[in-house]
Order: sequence, then C-alpha cells, then structure tokens
Amino acid sequence: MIKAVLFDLDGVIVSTDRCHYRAWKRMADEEGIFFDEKINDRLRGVSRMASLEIVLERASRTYTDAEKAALAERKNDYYKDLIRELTPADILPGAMENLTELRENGILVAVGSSSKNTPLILRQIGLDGFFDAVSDGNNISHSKPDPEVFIKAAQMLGADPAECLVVEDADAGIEAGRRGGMQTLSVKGAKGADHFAPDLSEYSILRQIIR
Ligand code: B16
Ligand code: MG
Repeated sequence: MIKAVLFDLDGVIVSTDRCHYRAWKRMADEEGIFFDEKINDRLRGVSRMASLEIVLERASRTYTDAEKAALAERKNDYYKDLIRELTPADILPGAMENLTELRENGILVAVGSSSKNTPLILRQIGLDGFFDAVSDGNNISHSKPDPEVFIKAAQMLGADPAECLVVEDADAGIEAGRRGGMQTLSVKGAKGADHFAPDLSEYSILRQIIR
C-alpha cells in the first residue's frame, strides 16, 4: 500500500526546464558551443556538473576544472535570475489539486529533486513549508539515476521504499525510483515506469493510481 508520494520538482511541479534551457543556451552561446533543445532534454534530472559535462561534449577545446566550476557558476547565476521571476501561477496544471487531495487522504508528500536551487524555487512558487519532507541536490552525493535522493526522502518520511510512489518527467528519475525499490509514475513521456500519464492535470490521477 502506498503511504507516500515523492515528487520530482523540475518538470512535475513547475516547469523550470525552460529556465534551465535559456541559462545553458546563454552560457553556451557566449562560449561558442553548440546547444539545442535536444541536448537540453538529456539534462533532465541530471546534476549541474554532470549537465555541464554533457554541454561540453560539443566544445572545441578542453576546459580545466577551475574553468568548469566558473562556467557552472555563470550558468547558475543566469538560471537564478530567471527563477526569481517564478510565482505560484507557474505551478503546473493539476499539481496543486493532486497534492491537496493526497494530503486530505492522509498520504505523505515529499520533494525528490536533483536541484540545489530547490529551496529558492519552493519559496518562489509559495510551497515553502508545504511538503512533509524535501530531499534535493543539497543533501545528496549521487544524482539520479542513483536512487539516493528518493531513498533519503523516504527515510525523512519514515516510509519503506515499497510504500512510495515516485512521480518523474525524466528517464533518469524513473530509473532512480525503480532502483530504489519504489513504484513509478511517468509524466511527459519518461520511459520505463509502472504507470504513465501525460501530466498531472487529470483530476485525481494520483488517487486513482495508489488506490
Ligand atoms: P541545479 P529535478 C534537475 O531538477 C533538473 O531537471 C536538471 O536539469 C538540473 O541540472 C538539476 O536539477 C540540477 O539543478 O543546477 O538547480 O542544482 O528535475 O531533479 O527537479
Ligand atoms: Mg524533472
């Protein structure tokens, strides 16, 4: 029986993926590195430094570790300028309704995100303090597809992995949930899950799955 639902943030609760795209694109253009939507899709759920390595696959020269750290910081500064403009109106359709309904039915809800900017994003969209647990890029050493972020969320909630459902928009996130021994719901076409939905806009979709 499912006791807790663990939500990925970027792409499930809020579409920060556009902000990531614009920030990486600006940094890549400045460096003369080719970057497009297809490459951006490979960055979903992947940590900042691992994302940078993917972006640098198209670079015409090698970068030192110090240069890489500076590039990642520059991208993150651009990204933070964009996410500071997020408001509660940017919460994706159906997310709030599903979260509220789960809560009302005694199901625990947590965030499981690779992002170190999770606290800032939650503040911007008015969900600071809403979740029963927040596990994010600040408390993990291995990013998705490693299950660490979801295992830690389950531990914070006092739930067994088998009692958790992970909601994800990234192939890496679905794999992380599965490797953690959890049930998985894919939105936006992420592959390999137990359940699939286009997004969370269908009324009561989560209640139907965990019933
Ligand atoms: P940051 P999620 C992930 O968030 C994003 O999908 C991914 O594109 C990003 O590189 C990663 O967070 C790290 O983000 O640079 O803010 O620490 O989908 O796991 O909520
Ligand atoms: Mg995501």
